[in-house]
Amino acid sequence: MATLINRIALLFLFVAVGFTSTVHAKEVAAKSIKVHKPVVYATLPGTTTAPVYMELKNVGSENVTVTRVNSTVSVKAEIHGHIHSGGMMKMNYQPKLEIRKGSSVVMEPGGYHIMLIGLNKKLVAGEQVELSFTFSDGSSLTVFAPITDMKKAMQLKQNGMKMDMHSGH
Ligand SMILES: [Cu+2]
Repeated sequence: MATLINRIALLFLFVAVGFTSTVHAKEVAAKSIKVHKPVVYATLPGTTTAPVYMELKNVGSENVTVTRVNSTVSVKAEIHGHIHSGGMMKMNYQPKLEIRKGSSVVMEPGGYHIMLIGLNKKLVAGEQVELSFTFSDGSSLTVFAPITDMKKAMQLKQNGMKMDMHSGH
């Protein structure tokens, strides 16, 4: 019943939008992107690079492209992917990252990540790293990634998996 009412409401909304605006307003890319579970692990003294993980979900109606990432704790922040070549897994720099409408890019160990290069400070658990994403339309999004102790993060992940199994769906 609720879904039927939602559908009818949605239908009215489309009709109303159709009447009120003939020109489709351009969406702001940054507003289409929702960031889930950003995380960066604490570093040891002298470490100069650190990967940042998160999920970037595009909830908008257009594809969105990330063209630049900056961080306040490093000289550079690059988007990296992974390629397999000659039995070795290598990281490769991605000058752009497209997040297609309705889908997500998951950044996780062994896959996409944002590599902080030239860290200007030690990353201490409990603090956070400020990142800024720039999109092809010039809009930008600020993301705060909590700095987490790697061992604790792994434990949390395992506990989360156990809970998922108990939920039954
Ligand atoms: Cu990397």
